[in-house]
Order: sequence, then structure tokens, then C-alpha cells
Amino acid sequence: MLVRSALLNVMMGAARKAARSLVRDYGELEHLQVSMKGPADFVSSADIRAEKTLRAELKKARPGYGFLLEEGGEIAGDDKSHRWIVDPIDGTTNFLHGIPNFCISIGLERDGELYAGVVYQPLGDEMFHAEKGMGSFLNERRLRVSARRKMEESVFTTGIPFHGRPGHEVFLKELAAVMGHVAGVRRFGSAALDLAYVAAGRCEGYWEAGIKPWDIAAGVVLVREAGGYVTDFDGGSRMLETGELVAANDQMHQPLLKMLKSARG
Ligand code: 2AM
Ligand code: CA
Ligand code: CA
Ligand code: CA
Repeated sequence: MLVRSALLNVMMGAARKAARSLVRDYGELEHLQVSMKGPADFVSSADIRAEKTLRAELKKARPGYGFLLEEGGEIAGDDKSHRWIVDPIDGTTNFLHGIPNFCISIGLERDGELYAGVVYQPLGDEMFHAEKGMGSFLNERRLRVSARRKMEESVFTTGIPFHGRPGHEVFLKELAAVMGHVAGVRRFGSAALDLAYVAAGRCEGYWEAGIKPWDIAAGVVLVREAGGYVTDFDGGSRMLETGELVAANDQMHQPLLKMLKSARG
């Protein structure tokens, strides 16, 4: 029997509770209220409801911790060394279209470092979880990044810039550079799940620019604890600041980074 830390139990419990309303809302999409925060940036009553549950559950268990919430923004806590970084639905566009690839993402920062992460895909009941130094798991199973070492056998995921987001030209150059050398490039629409898939060895790597801390905070821990590498486009660790991220198994990270860099010129 796997013994999990109290911390991960708190995070997974909060995710499961919030997932109950998400699954209900997903079954009745026509009743949701949807508004736009910006061009192609949707938020629905389901996002708001799930975030409220997550915030309440996490606060109940760890009253002093601060928050960075996609919908609610920054909320300072008394405990300055801990901060939850929460996305109530990663993949809202999928969710609102009835495409089942969406998840809840809860990351925990400790003393400015990403320390733990939970990514929960409620429709597949896939609970990805990791804590620094303790490994990465999908439900009860320990995860390890893929062992593929050949570019031509590799599958990479990415994010396509959507309306209102800059970087179209750069992205097309990156895609052109990568797609000629690999078995496939996928765009699934949830950054958190893309990272979870790298951790699980389903894909060899993932890259995206223009992403937010709540899209990636949990997934970064999942990949690292599964033996993979995550950096910004310069090979450093300023992903939260730059909004740029390259994640891959140990074999593919350097080659992928190199391809992207030379594509950007
Ligand atoms: P969100 O669903 O929480 O907003 C994938 O490219 C990432 O971009 C997702 O993590 C998604 O997070 C975010 N995103 C925001 N608006 C998007 C859009 N219109 N299309 C695709 N992804 C979007
Ligand atoms: Ca959003
Ligand atoms: Ca979201
Ligand atoms: Ca998101």
C-alpha cells in the first residue's frame, strides 16, 4: 500500500471535490454562463464554481498559505513561504466544446520553488501527483518519462497560439523545424495535461510559449519527479516569469531545445 504525504492527500482531496461540480457542469454545458476575459479567453460559471471549492478546501487544510488563482488572482497569506498556484479548469476551450481533455491543476510553491503538484483529469479519473524528492505517480502507479531516444520515433505536444496571443510567426517556424524530424506533433489543449503526459512517458516532450504560472506549476513537478527536464527556452528555470517552457525526457530535452532555438534564429 502506497503511503502518501498529508500534503498530497489535501491536494488530491480538493481536486476530487472540485471535480464533482465540473463533471456535473460538463453534462449540462447549455446551462453554463460564459463570458470573455479577453480575445478567445473564456471563463464560465464552471471555472468559478470549481475554483471556489478548491480555494475553500485548500484554505481549510492550510489556513496560512497564499494563493495565485487563475480567476481570483493573487491572495496573500500569513505564511509567506507557501503559495498555492491553481487552475480550476485547464482546457476551458475543450471543456466548453464538450471535448473531454481538461483537468484541474494545483501546484504548491515552497520558498519560491515548485514543490508539489496535482493534475486531475476527472473524466478519465486520472490523478497525477508528485512531491519533490518522492517521485511522480498516476493514481497508484509510479511514473517514469519515456525511454525513447530517437527523434523520428518521438511524439511532441505543443500549444498553437490562439486569437489575441502574439507569436504566430515564431510558432510556425518552430513547428516547421520540429515536424520534419519527429513521428508526430499533437495539440491537445491543456498545458497541465501535456506535462502530465510527458511525466507518464506518453509523449517524449512538450513546448509552448505564452503560458501562465497556473498552467504549468503542477506539471513541472510531475515531469521533474518522473526523471524529465523542464526549462525555459534559454535552458534556465524562469518558466513562470517568461511563460515559455520546454519539457522532455532526459534524452530529448537538449535536441528539442536546440531545434527550437535554431528555428527562432
Ligand atoms: P485555460 O484553459 O486554463 O485558459 C494551452 O495552450 C493553454 O492555453 C491552456 O493551458 C489554456 O488554459 C490556455 N488557453 C487560454 N485561452 C485559450 C484558447 N482560446 N485556446 C487554447 N488554449 C487557451
Ligand atoms: Ca483561461
Ligand atoms: Ca483555466
Ligand atoms: Ca490554464
